[in-house]
Amino acid sequence: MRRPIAGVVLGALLVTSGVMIVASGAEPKVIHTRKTKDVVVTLLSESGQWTQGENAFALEFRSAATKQPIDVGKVSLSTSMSMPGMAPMLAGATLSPDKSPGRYTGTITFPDSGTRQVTVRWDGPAGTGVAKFSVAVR
Ligand SMILES: [Cu+2]
Repeated sequence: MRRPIAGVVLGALLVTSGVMIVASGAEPKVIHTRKTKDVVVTLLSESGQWTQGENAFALEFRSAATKQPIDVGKVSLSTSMSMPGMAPMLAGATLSPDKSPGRYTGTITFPDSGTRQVTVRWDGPAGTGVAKFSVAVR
């Protein structure tokens, strides 16, 4: 049972960041938001973080100008972790469009914890784009 106060605080944070969550069972939490020139990309999951092992997650795309969801076409996400004395560890995900417009879901597996450099690419009617940011895998 979620404490109401936590829900209110989370709701306020999400409204502040311009993210609208459509409740479907457990509400996803924001892992990271990155604004590019035209598009705001938000990475979400049920727990609000990535952990070692398999992770289900969602990406939401909104117009930076209007805050409305946008269909960005084909979406991919790749991650890299540089480790001393070895080749970078790579992991990626192919995303599928969700029922809500501008929302995509996928899974990704991390063999270990550590900070990942994340690259999100999209290619569709609204043009191509890329967003890069880092996420700590717990
Ligand atoms: Cu590693």
